[in-house]
Amino acid sequence: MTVSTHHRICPLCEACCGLEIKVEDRKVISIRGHDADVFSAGYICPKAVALKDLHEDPDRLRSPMVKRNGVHVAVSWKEAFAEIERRLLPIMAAHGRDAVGVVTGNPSAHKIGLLTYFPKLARALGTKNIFSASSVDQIPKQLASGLMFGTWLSVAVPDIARTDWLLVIGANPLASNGSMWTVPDFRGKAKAMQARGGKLIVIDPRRTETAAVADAHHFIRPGADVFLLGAMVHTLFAENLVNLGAVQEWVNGVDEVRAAVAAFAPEAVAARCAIDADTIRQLARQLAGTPRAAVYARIGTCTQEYGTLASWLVDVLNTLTGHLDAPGGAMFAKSAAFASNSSGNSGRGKGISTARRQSRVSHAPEVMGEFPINCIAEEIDTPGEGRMRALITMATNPVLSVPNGPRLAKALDSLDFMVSLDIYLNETTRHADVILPGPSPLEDLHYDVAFPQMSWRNHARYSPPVFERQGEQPEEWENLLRIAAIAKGLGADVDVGALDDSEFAEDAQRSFGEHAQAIIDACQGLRGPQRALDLQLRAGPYGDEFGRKPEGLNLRKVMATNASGGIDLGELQPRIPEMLRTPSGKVELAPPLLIADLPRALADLQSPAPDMVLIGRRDVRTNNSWMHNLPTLAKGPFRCTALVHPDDAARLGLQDGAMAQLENAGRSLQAQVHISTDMMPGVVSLPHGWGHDLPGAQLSVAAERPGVNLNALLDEKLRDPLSGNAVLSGVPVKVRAVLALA
Ligand SMILES: Nc1nc2c(c(=O)[nH]1)N[C@H]1C(S)=C(S)[C@@H](COP(=O)(O)OP(=O)(O)OC[C@H]3O[C@@H](n4cnc5c(=O)[nH]c(N)nc54)[C@H](O)[C@@H]3O)O[C@H]1N2
Ligand SMILES: Nc1nc2c(c(=O)[nH]1)N[C@H]1C(S)=C(S)[C@@H](COP(=O)(O)OP(=O)(O)OC[C@H]3O[C@@H](n4cnc5c(=O)[nH]c(N)nc54)[C@H](O)[C@@H]3O)O[C@H]1N2
Ligand code: SF4
Ligand SMILES: [Mo]
Repeated sequence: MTVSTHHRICPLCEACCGLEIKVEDRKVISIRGHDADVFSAGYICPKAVALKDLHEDPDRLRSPMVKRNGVHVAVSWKEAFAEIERRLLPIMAAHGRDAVGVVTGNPSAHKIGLLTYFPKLARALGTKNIFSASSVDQIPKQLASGLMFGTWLSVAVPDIARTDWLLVIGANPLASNGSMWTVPDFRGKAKAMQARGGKLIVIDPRRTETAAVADAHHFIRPGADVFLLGAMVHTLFAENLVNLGAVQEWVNGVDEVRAAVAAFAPEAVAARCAIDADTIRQLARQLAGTPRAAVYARIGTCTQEYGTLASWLVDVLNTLTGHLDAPGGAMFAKSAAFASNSSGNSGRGKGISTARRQSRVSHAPEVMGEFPINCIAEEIDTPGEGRMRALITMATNPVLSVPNGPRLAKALDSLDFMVSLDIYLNETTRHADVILPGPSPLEDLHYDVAFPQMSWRNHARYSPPVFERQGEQPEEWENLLRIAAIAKGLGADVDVGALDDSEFAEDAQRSFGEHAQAIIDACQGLRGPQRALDLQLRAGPYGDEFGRKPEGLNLRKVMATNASGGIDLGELQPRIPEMLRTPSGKVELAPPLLIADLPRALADLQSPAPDMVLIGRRDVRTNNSWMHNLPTLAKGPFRCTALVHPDDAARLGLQDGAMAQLENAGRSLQAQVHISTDMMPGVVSLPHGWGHDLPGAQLSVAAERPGVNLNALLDEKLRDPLSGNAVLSGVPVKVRAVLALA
């Protein structure tokens, strides 16, 4: 048998590493980093190797499942879609379009088919009940960036290749491999920065793996980042350190920010943050005084009560110190495709809007077209006009990943109908009436839609599938389009290829008018997301403009570089004012929505620290809730442990290795204690995505060491009111020892 070599971008996390996969006789024989990859240069983490396990996992679904008499049975694709048509349409007819909700999860961000066809499904359903994992994650950052720069994905990222001072807040890229910042081998890049004399500083309630390699680490009381950041901004004004540099003439609102942070003196916030005033001042001075410096913050600063404020203040700091859009500072990538900050008119746009609708029960404002994922349960279990009676889930496991999973599980059971697009029968999909599996990731093509917009360097890389799909397995975009067709009354047997052609022609007509036919002709022979990608690449900032710029990019050219590691599009370049899409054509440093929210934070300034608060944790061998079934990752020490500081352990009578009971608002769970000096006193850390002991799931490896569901303890009503993001961090808990029975 001959061995073939394939090159494939890893679809598992935001680092988007290039892999080299060797295959013999339809079997994966090795997975390693692709050394020639222009973006990741051979770097990988242990999860990439587990793609083999994922591909071969006997628990991974290979055929659609329909629930009959409470039991999931394998059916044909035709039967599965017929069942959807039979059950979905009457619900829409009887109860209206909002009766069907739709929710999408993390893996969709990594799948071009899911990402580009989900909007078509949502539009066909015509429902306002759209949810996603964004609201247990990064929506505060997107809201802040959208208000400041004009589009939802205009996220400034550290120019790590050239920076000399990097402040990392509430992120642990050594475990997570980076987020809202696509930066494979963060460790190597941070080391290189340190080797040229640069400094890495970490702010985190745990001395993380990243903190351990940093030049300095400061504990912070969970949820207090808004105060730290506000006080740093305050210091810049108080000490005359404000200097906007090259973007000066493109920034509105500096005086409004100065006034807004007047009450955030370092002394006023020090106790609330548990960081002394001098340290706060020093951080502000170092940021201002280092010519190439940047502040980066991630999920620890988003999943808290003031998530949008904290996310905003990060970029206020970068801007006021002249580091926004400057080499070595916080810069904007220029993506080859799909970036709204390089389409339409240059330098000015509509900006973003929010609160165009409100959710039925809590009146949560719509943000980025969706309602908070925390609202799904109440939209199902609260009676009344407009109640959600059916739900379509796509690549999401909210029973484990969303606060108060037990309430959600109960609500899902009460639905009239539920469809899941997922590759496992798991804690969430066990509730579904129909499950439509996606292909194995190795049977799928890959191009990243979102992550090149937040990358450490510009690039364009495409991977074809390693293996052909088996049997009648459709591509996932076809499944989405078929459900969309059902919702539109076109019937389950619709020709999705023809439907895709006609929708593409309509879109081209709308976007390109008289040039539409030429564009349709130019993309001939392609279908689905590939065709959308070719169009985007050709019309994009490096594109061939459908032949007008023959040296420019198109899909064929990007594909041709698969084995040689993709196309490098160079280091980040200054992009202000060209990338701005705000109505003013300026960076809005003081969006009124955010300024108006600061008093809410100030009102909380004096609140005393609870006895113990809870935070989350990631481990390099996990990926949210869904990779605990893969033997290569599941082996090794048990990871779902509650970390506590020795002083807390002594005070609370907790023993290393013994069980502790964690309680919050009448909910409780028991977790194994691990005593660690890496913890800030008063803080307990437990990872999310565990709790694989629920009946009806088919996850044989994960069930052996199920762990406990952190989210069963959290309150689904706690949200950042601006973004709707869930509060996952800094939640008060009671911790006590569980006495072992003799
Ligand atoms: N307490 C607490 N909760 C958290 C977090 C936290 O830090 N603390 N983190 C939050 C964050 S950042 C996120 S992003 C969310 C994640 O929340 P979710 O997106 O809901 O959860 P995942 O665990 O990523 O589940 C992904 C699902 O997609 C399925 N899947 C995998 N690949 C494919 C595919 O190719 N096609 C299809 N159709 N399905 C696929 C998996 O089987 C699984 O069911 O969790 C959040 N929850
Ligand atoms: N190995 C692995 N990689 C992953 C994932 C995974 O599950 N496993 N998930 C992926 C996903 S979906 C995402 S969104 C990213 C997230 O990427 P990161 O944001 O880097 O995620 P974490 O490792 O959870 O780091 C968050 C840090 O915030 C700290 N923290 C908690 N509360 C606070 C607070 O109030 N203030 C401050 N300053 N810090 C706080 C925590 O102690 C933790 O160290 O990771 C992605 N990559
Ligand atoms: S860091 Fe690991 S999981 Fe993330 S893309 Fe790279 S190899 Fe894949
Ligand atoms: Mo996430």
